[in-house]
Amino acid sequence: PDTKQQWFKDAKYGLFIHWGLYSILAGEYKGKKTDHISEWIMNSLGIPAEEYEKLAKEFDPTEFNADELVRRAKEDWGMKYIVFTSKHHEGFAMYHSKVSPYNVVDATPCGRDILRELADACRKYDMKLGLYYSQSQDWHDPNGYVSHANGGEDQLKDDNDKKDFQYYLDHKVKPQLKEILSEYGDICLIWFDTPMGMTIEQSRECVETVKSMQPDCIVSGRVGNQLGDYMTTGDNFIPRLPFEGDWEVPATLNDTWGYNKDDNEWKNPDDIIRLLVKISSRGGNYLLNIGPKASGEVPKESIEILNTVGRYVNQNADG
Ligand code: JFZ
Repeated sequence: PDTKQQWFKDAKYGLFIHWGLYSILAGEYKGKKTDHISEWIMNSLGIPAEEYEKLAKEFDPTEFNADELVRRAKEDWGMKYIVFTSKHHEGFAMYHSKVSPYNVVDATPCGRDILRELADACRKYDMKLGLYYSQSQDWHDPNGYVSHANGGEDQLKDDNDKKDFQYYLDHKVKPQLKEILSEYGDICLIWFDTPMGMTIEQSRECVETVKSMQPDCIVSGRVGNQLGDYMTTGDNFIPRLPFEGDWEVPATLNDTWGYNKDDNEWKNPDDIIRLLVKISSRGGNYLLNIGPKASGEVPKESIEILNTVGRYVNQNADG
């Protein structure tokens, strides 16, 4: 039997972290607020890449403490794995990439390799680390695909058709995947996302790049074309039984993945505990999200909710 993802079958509960340049805007750009998930603000408000990339000069997360965060996830919250946004649709790498200078070390005043800090902390606390990587959409690369939060799909399809997506795949995606899978120790999974426009061959190239670097690393269903090792559902969507294969429910604690200063729609810890029980009893994993502020501070509401859920998890832990 294939046991490479036994850890995933057993995990039940994990932490998703959405953090990037969008965290600086926190849902608002030049007085305009986005009504969409905040990590999409570049796209939703139509911010040109040359404007948006200037945000990097403001990124200086003096309050970010990877050790404290991973310790909380492990000890206080009872989580078994962490998935961190190494590159979201905005195209900005949250690690030191030699493939593109648009990264957290070379383009910011802080010069900190955030992924390095997280990977070191995960090793210290024996926490599994997975990485979100947006393989299809990249709003900064001229050949990355762009979906649209606000419709206008026909125009966009024309724009996407003019792109050399394969060039972007060969010169950014695959080399960056090799970096994140060679420089930061064991990576338990790659969380690919929104596989719009990808051919089966291109999805296969992504899978093969991952497996060539770390054969035990699993890939999310959103690599596209049914080539994933497990299925990721929509936010809070729980599949009916019987369901073949392994699955995971990613979910927000409010209504956004990236930090939005105006979103106060926090979920009730009791509801989250009920969902955790429901999901794990049906064999799935619950991947709960936090969106740190640009400073690196985790919203205190998120910490309070996760502390409450964590007390329940730790009381009922089986080992
Ligand atoms: C995607 C991203 O676009 C979003 O920014 C965030 O990272 C989220 C975790 O993943 O959004 C999706 C993609 C697919 C579904 C829902 C949200 N889905 O299949 O229901």
